Amino acid sequence: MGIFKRFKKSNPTTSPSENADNAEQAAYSNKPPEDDIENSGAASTSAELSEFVPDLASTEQQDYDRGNLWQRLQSGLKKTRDVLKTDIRDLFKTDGQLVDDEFLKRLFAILVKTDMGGGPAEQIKSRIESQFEGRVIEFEDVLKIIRGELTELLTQPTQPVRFAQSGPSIILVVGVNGSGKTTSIAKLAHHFQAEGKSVLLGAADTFRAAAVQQLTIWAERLGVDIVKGDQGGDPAAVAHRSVAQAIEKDVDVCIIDTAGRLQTQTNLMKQLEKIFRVIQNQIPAAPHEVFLVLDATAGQNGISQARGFSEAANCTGIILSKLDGTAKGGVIIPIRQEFSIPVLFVGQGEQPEDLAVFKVDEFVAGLFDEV
Ligand SMILES: Nc1nc2c(ncn2[C@@H]2O[C@H](COP(=O)(O)OP(=O)(O)OP(=O)(O)O)[C@@H](O)[C@H]2O)c(=O)[nH]1
Ligand SMILES: [Mg+2]
Repeated sequence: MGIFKRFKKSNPTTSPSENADNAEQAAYSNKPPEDDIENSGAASTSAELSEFVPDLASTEQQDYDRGNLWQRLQSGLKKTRDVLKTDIRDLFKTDGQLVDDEFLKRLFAILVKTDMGGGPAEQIKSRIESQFEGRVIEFEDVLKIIRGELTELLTQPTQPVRFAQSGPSIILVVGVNGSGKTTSIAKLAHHFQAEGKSVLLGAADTFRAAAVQQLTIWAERLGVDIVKGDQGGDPAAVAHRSVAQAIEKDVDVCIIDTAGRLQTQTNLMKQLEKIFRVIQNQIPAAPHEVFLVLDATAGQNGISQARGFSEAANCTGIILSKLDGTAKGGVIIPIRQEFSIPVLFVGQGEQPEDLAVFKVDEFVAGLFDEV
């Protein structure tokens, strides 16, 4: 159970700004003075934003992409597919290959390269060993066994996004610094818009220079409203106003961005607690979802970093971002094993369309099938 349950329905607060106690003020005392904030925000804007908000794809490219979700998932998984298919094919000097220790060792090394973890790689190796040891195996047989094992390892209960039964659904997005939270929020907004839902964004990462501007640009591009605060201001106040506006304007989905880093991890967790509290004061059942964004390029290293977040923030689902940038797409397996929450979406690029609902069969097919 995460730390936020403690606050549920306790310590009623009407205004987050009224509630900022001295201890919390002290916890944020490392933040730069207001003058510096303004300067740093202005100075960093153009440089940082060009790094964090990519140009939109051309209209032709977007039309092409929208019609080709499957192709997009496949291209996102290309680097991992290259390791799996090309490297395994390289094990075959002729059509068939004798399954001996050397073959199994080399196969194991290829599987581990995808960051699927030693356990799953061992499981696949053992399956091939038990079925084919001392016999000749074809390339296609190896792929078939890996596909079957991966499907089994990745299978999870189907769980659609949980929306409020009535009124706005509140989604909080958390994750370590740079994992892809803000970009994933833009993609989620686009995804919900495509389902015909109205979306409001809350820019509650008031810590990082240009974070608010980054989300503002996305909001403008997507044509959705955004609630912002001043940089260095109280993120819980932004969350409070976001939910209030979502209720007032009867918005379907309100997605709230959060900071990935503060001066200390304790401060960050305290900040998230406060955000939870102000949301629940307005809608007791909210947030309806807390999405944890994990960066696939970090491979298994990212998992331990994110574990603290997941436990503390009562996360309900995972978005695995940046699959397109890595051959470590196999990391989804240890993620499934180590987190009790499902992977709901995968991110495979920097455009709003680059988000796929995670479906085991499609994902596994994307690891093997060419267009
Ligand atoms: N290739 C690729 N890049 C991505 C993806 N998602 C995010 N990025 C890029 O990763 C960088 C960081 O993404 P952000 O969305 O700013 O990450 P964040 O978690 O909000 O970062 P902080 O606010 O600093 O904690 C940006 O340059 C994004 O464009 C993805 O799926 N694929
Ligand atoms: Mg961000």
